[in-house]
Amino acid sequence: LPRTVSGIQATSDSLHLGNYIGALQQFVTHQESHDAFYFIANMHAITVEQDPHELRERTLRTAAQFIAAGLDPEKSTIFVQSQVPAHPRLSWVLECTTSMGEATRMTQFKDKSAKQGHVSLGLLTYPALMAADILLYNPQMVPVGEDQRQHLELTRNLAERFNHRFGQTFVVPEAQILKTTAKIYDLQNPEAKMSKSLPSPAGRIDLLDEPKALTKKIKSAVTDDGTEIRYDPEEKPGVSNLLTVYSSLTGRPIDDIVADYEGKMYGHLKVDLAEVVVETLAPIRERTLELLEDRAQLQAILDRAAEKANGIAEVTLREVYDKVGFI
Ligand code: AQP
Repeated sequence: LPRTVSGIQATSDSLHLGNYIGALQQFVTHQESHDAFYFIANMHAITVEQDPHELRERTLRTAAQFIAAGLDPEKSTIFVQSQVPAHPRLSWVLECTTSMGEATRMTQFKDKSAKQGHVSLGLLTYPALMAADILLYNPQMVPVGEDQRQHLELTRNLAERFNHRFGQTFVVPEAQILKTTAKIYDLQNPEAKMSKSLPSPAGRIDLLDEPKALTKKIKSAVTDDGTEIRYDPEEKPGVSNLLTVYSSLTGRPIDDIVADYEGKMYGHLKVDLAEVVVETLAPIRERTLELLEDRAQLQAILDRAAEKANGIAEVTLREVYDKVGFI
């Protein structure tokens, strides 16, 4: 089977609908056709300050949400980044392969460092760790949202650079970024990406929101001038975002949905979408809470997966160490 790798940071109690549609839904699809490795990025999480108790809790909660959203631990290797020490070890080699210019050009670094009082060195070297996360497993394909495109491009460059200098070592992976669903927007501000770190949760749909809160957030989503329901991200970013969400949760083409709502009002679309969102997320919420009741079992799944991930990652790391001349 071809291989795939991707991860999500453990930076919040709940993942949001952008993570679900942009990443998790794809993870679930690809576990059927790929040797799939999905990890909880707790090492990336500490590039900004985290409370240790919270980080531990969020790591398990993220793992529970992976499984509740449809990842099957028998099919996918679901592991925690810090349990596979080859990640930071390869990262060091890749940091030494990356130029300062490349690192400081990353838009995520520019955005996040502008928002932080204390800018850690880790925030700058984040993409080298991400490249290590990926390249250790030699995947053909990496499913991510649009915001990770630039980091993926750097990963490919680093793989090619290393191969060129030391001989064929890494597979150069393709990013899998779906056209319409790669960027889900904030419901209150459809120009901004739905994000964990936004201060107000009103525009963010959390997977663990209660049904009542979900309905309220969808119904109060900002729509656009006019009344016509059509897909036009430039002129109608609010409505288009709702249509994208509707389409990706139901699997129905956007055009079909638009045809259904011809002559209807935004309110109709919102009522129906709220139902679709509740139907999708309520079972995920319940399953997550169930899984969190047996933490020993959850930890056992993660430990077993880490063992498998370590087996593969260590082989790649040994080859890299050997090639760069470490004795
Ligand atoms: N709004 C989004 N639409 C589509 N995909 C998204 N992703 C994130 N937001 C959206 C994708 O989810 C995966 C995991 O993201 P992450 O946890 O590694 O980090 P992130 O991109 O930093 O997530 P957030 O919510 O945006 O966190 P903050 O606010 O801290 O920056 C990735 O594949 C990402 O593309």
